[in-house]
Amino acid sequence: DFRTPLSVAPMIDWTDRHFRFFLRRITRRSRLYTEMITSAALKYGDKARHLDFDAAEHPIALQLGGSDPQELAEAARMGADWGYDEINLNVGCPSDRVQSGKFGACLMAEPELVARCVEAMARAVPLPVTVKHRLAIDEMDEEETVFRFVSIVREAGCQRFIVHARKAWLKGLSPKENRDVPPLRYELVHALKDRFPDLDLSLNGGIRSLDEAAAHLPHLDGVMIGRLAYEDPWSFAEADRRFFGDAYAPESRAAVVQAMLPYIERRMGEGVPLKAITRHMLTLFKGQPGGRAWRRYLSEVAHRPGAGPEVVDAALRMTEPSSLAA
Ligand code: FMN
Repeated sequence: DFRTPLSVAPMIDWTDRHFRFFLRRITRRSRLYTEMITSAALKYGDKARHLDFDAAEHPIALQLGGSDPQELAEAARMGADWGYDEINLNVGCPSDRVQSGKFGACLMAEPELVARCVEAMARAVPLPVTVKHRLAIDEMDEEETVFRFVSIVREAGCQRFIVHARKAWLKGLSPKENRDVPPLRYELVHALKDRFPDLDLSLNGGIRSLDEAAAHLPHLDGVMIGRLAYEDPWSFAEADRRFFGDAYAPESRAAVVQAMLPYIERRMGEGVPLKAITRHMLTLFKGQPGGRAWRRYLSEVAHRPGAGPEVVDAALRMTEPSSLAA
């Protein structure tokens, strides 16, 4: 059963492999999504650079962008060969770059094409193929559009829908504004579940705590959280206990940092710059004593030539009670 009550959203530049490994020190069970990778990038680009991940990142879903069924099917197959647990299609991203290649949220207007993509992908891999989408775009009616979209795409073999519960304005709003400005309409996602009770349905958008996420679970199969996971990763510390009935919980923020050190050493040995990893750890002590000092020191010092894991250790000491008292 691949249903999951809690997942962490795909976020370009944020949910790269280093962030995912880091978040795995905090929650072992929440399903993680990659950044969106276009099917063309996988076809013509450096496959290993796009697809490699650490075994500790499971369960992990590969998010693809595109609208060419054959190319997407090939990309999905690569994802399956690489060991991903789920293949997800992006029908929610409104950025310009993405519009030019005809994928992302503009596909909300073409459910038949999305259905063909899903069908080709589902035929190509033995994994669940899922879709992350919006309610509608531009002037389209939200309720009518999302019901029609889901009813067409589910026929093609989509096993899970993750609904970012707002429309996107492709004209006039920036990608960032499109994550905040169009009003959230959670009631429409709940109504979708009432209409299609057999569907595996997750809600996304604007969830700012695990409490808020849990409040949706009596009605829905899951909740996907984006920005909160990045801006305050420790907010997931209780996730495994609360959502998965799992005994795991990280011991402390400091223990999470300690657990990153061998990983940092290993990756630096492969040529990964320290900063590529530590940039994802800056918010770990958000709201904590010493949290600002941690953030400032780590962001200033990590890019200096020769900086290594000892920098992380030094930053960690700034959060300790003895150093705060001094
Ligand atoms: N959504 C996607 O489907 N694919 C992406 O690659 C993607 N990149 C994002 C990058 C950033 C920096 C952010 C903040 C969001 C991105 N999103 C992307 C949207 C998120 O997955 C999510 O739908 C959105 O942030 C709303 O959820 P939240 O309110 O919990 O953050």
